[in-house]
Amino acid sequence: MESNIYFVKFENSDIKGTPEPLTTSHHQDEGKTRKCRGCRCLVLMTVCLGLICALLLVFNILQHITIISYKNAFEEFKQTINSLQDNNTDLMIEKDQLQNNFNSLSQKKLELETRVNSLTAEKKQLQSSVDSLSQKKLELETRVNNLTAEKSQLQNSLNSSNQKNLELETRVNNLTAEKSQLQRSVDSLNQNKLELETRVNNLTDEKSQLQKSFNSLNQKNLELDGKVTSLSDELNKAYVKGNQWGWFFITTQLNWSGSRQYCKDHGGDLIILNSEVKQRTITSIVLEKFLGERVWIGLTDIQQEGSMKWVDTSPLNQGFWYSGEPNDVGGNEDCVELLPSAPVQNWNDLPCNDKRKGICEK
Ligand code: 2F8
Ligand code: CA
Repeated sequence: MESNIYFVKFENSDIKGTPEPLTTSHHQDEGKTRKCRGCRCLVLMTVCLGLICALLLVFNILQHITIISYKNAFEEFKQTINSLQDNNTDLMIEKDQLQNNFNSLSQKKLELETRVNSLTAEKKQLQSSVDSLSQKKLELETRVNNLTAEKSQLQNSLNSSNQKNLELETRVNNLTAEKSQLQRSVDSLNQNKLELETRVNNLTDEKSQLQKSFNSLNQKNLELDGKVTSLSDELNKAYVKGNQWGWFFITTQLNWSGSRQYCKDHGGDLIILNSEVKQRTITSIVLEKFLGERVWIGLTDIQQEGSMKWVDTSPLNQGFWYSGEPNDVGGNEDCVELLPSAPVQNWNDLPCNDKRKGICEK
């Protein structure tokens, strides 16, 4: 509680006045004065009392106000205390809770530390595992790369195999189609074969009949050939008798030397055409009697290439060559033939081993 001190101030002259010497009048005056003074004192005291009362009243009012304010403050303080107590209680509860939490957190911290330690150990183990796994991963990556390369090679092989497979399938299909076509051909060929066998049998029969006919015809041909030769000889004899140069024909085809030998065997030699009259006459006779067939004449350069000689060894003075002849084709044409399709220019050099009919003279 606040303590209040109040002072009343008196003038010096009023409180501490020195008593002066008293006379009658003076005494009267003094009595009056004293009365006045007493009145004054009384008034003064009354005023003072009033003032004091006023002050007390003011003091009481102020005190009351103060008390009320203190009361309010006290109430507030009390409320504050209550709320603080409540807060305190709450805080205590919170503190307990926090303590509990703290304890449990400490417990958890311990557990976590233990776990951290175990996890650290695990982490180390895992790190080593990770390292070994990284190593393995590198190895596996290398292996994967190798396998990828192998896979692409295999893929390529597979693709080419597939391509080949497709080609083979196509070929198999084609071959199957060909096979069925061939099978049909074989069937038809078997059919044909049967027909042909039948035909061969028939033809064999026909052939044996024809062979018989041929043999008898051949026999007849030989007989006729003999007759033709004898007739030809007779004819030649007749020609020889009747013609200017004694020429006669060789009706079979022989080489140049064989023809010459034939002429010699019949008392003559291959013909010598050493004049234009003889050339024209013999050409027209050959055209008429041999229907334009080629015949050997008695001219050759077999002794010396390029030096044509007649069979009586006389040299060639006037030749009746086809245009471009003699050309000695292949360096092997040394004997001379006559082609009666042209009247005069109708000689050609020819290989002596070719076979031709011939014309001789005696
Ligand atoms: O057979 C040989 C014969 O061939 C041709 O006549 C058909 C030659 N003619 C030409 O080259 C123009 C002959 O000179 C040859 O003797
Ligand atoms: Ca020729």
